[in-house]
Amino acid sequence: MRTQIAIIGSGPSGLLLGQLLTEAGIDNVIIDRVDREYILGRVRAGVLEEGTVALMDHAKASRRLHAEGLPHDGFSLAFDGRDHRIDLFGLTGGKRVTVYGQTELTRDLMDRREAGGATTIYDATDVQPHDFETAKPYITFQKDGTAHRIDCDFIAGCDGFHGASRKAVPDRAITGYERVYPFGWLGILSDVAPVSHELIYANHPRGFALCSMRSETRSRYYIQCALDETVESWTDDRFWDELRRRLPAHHAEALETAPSFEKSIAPLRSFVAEPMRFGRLFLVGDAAHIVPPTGAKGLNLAASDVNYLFAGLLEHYAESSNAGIDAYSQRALARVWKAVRFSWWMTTMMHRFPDSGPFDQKIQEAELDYLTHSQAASKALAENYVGLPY
Ligand code: RFL
Ligand code: PHB
Repeated sequence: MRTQIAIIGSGPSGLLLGQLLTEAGIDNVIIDRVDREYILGRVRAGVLEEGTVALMDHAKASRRLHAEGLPHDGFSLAFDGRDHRIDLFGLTGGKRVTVYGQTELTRDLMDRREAGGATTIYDATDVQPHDFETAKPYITFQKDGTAHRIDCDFIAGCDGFHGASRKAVPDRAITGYERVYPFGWLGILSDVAPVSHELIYANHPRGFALCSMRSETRSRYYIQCALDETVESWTDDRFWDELRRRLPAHHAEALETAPSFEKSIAPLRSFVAEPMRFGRLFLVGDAAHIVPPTGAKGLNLAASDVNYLFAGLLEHYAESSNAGIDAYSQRALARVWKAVRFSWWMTTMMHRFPDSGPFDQKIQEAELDYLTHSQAASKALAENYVGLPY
């Protein structure tokens, strides 16, 4: 088989890139090691920046997102028993975010891809990129016991943090920067009305909590937990009790509860691989970088990488210029590091660290006080939260 762009990974990065390429008339094939239903069963991000929504428009996959996504003009920072609203819209001169689950965005892109007839190969094993330092890269994989090969012009490694693309790069050619945090997030989904119309990020002596949502009738809640905890040890009752304890009293009293239908623990990590291009192989999204979810940046960063790579590939095919693909790594990384910094800062400000002492505690309190009382500081938070420009 031959294609112009071989895309490894059918998560948001691979699907969005594939759809933009298809719309531009550039042939592409997506290969994933799991199947469609497995991918749609993974519950992850929920907050989209305007840039991400614009890319979904460009991919012609945004009809449901505009109909069902919830526009949010602000969120709450809760600490000291009180809410402090961050007016995103006012502080950024009219920008907002959209709450729409990653699962739904992925489904929309998959549906659009299937309707357009582009090829996706699911359940492929041993997916491997080859010869990407030459002009003739290709990928190999196994499917139903048979070996396959796809020749291509370029390979997009959209296969997440544990994928094969980054691992195929020789150690001497890549540098990794990493911070692992000493806690995780325990998250649940439950069909109850959200406790508040806007997201609540709560800093509490018992640990961080986040109240988010997927719709007017479906809530997504998280609490900070220790890394050695298991989902089995958290009954629904225990989760609701703990969440209530970490929220200001008026929210705790208003919290509706029902059985959860998804419960999982995610570790928190910051990671960046440099560079993001190796000859004809490009790393995109989680394959190149991971951020802790506190700033809601993971999915949005994947989208901004796609934006730069798509522009570069379009330039290559339409204008016979390699300027865009040559600049990909540098352009993407400049934005990535700012989001890594923001996510690290939000995480540090909002969580209880097991090894922090009274001094760290006082600094955290001063930071929250400053942030919620200084227009300049609130503005910097809002500007980063809605997403820096591409
Ligand atoms: P994905 O979504 O991980 O998709 C990668 C795809 O590649 C496939 N794959 C392979 N295919 C072929 N061969 C291989 N060897 C392969 N290895 C992997 C996988 O099956 C998968 O389909 O990466 P992508 O597309 O770059 O998208 C990035 C986002 O998914 C990610 O940044 C966010 O979801 C991060 N993230 C969160 N971000 C937020 O903004 N808010 C959140 O609440 C939030 N929660 C999360 C998260 C990420 C998590 N992970 C990665 C464990 C919760 C979790 C649990
Ligand atoms: C979510 O809804 O899953 C969500 C929202 C905001 C975050 C992280 C996760 O910062």
